[in-house]
Amino acid sequence: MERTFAIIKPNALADGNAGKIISRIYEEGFTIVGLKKLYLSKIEAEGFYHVHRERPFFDELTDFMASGPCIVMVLQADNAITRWRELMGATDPAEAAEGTLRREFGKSVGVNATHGSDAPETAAFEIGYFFSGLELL
Ligand code: RTP
Ligand code: MG
Repeated sequence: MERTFAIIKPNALADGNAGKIISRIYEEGFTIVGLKKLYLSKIEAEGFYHVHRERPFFDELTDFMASGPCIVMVLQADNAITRWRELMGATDPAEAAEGTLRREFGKSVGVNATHGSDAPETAAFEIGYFFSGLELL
């Protein structure tokens, strides 16, 4: 079993879609081993996305992530990292396949409803950024 880190981003909560996304997560066979609702500060969002600090969209991305509450989760399944990225779909909702979360709930490449770790090392960093071992059941 593998673990990955996921975020339901502020637009999906504001639109009332968090419950639908969590239902899909269960339907697709993931176990949610950690979950909490947070309202990130700008500084916390910048720390989470530090790998993107030189990218042109960094300021816009971290403003958005600090614009309202989000839900952070640790998901467990066989091949959880790849399977969660497949369920989310392409970064840009316009390019995401039918039936994916970003296609259904994303608005634009920046406001794209969900986040998922892209590799085991990033999953380890991202899980540790938000959860202590005691919170993972
Ligand atoms: P994520 O990390 O959120 O799961 O998304 P990803 O791997 O598919 O995309 P990544 O390249 O890691 O980009 C991180 C987030 O930055 C925003 N972004 N905005 N305005 C833009 O051109 C742009 N490009 C990326 C997206 O919200 C993306 O999820
Ligand atoms: Mg990424």
